[in-house]
Amino acid sequence: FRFTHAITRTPADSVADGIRAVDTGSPSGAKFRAEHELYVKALETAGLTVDVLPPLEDFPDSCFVEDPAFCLPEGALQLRPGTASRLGEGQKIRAALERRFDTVIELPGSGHVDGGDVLMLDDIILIGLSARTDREGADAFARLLGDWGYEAAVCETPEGVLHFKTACSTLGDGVILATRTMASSGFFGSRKVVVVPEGEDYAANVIRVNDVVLVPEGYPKTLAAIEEAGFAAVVVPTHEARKVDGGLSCLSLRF
Ligand code: CIR
Repeated sequence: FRFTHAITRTPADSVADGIRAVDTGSPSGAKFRAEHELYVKALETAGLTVDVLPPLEDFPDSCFVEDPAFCLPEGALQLRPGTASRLGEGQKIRAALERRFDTVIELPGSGHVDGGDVLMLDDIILIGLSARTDREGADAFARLLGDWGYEAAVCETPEGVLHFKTACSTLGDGVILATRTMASSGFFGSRKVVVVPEGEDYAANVIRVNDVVLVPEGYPKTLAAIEEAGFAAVVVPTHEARKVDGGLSCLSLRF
């Protein structure tokens, strides 16, 4: 969670057509861009240099840059998102990866992985199988991580959860934040888990960036639990992102 850089992409007006499991109204491009600016500022305040990529009207969900790529100190991976309307986003983010990384590799094979299904812990990287990430993609990804010297494990994302990380995050310092369902999944072994309080499952998706944890606005019980666990929190609005099932982690690649 020690980072110097991030990549984000400004939301397009077409985000109103973004994918969502339940329709609670479409996000407004303008309001989303205002929230996105605050998000970029929060990353900068946490110490990051942020590359803000231009909006892509042809890809309604393309502001969720976490899904088409994955970044490690060894290099960046161009992924193949597992839903038709997002498949092309891997190619679209490649140039931005090449600007910052000497090594950029496309996920081998023909399987699919969404970056939102990849949780990086201190000692292992967990890859969640989901409606977006299939066995072939997850295995290829795990092999590549192995080549780079990382331990990786493939797990089943609980049913009804879009991405593995929709329901959990690393708070850093060996501590995980997770929904009750995810916390009882057994994936985290004996690691310390802060459980998201009742009714606030959306707030399980936070990001630790250097000295602070970015937490979505409007989830006071989770905010209190994170602070009680000893972390410094910064609250960021994600109301428009939430309408299309997006959270704080989805909106950036951090490295
Ligand atoms: C999608 O369904 O792909 C977008 N509407 C939301 C993506 C959220 N990304 C993430 O959780 N990593």
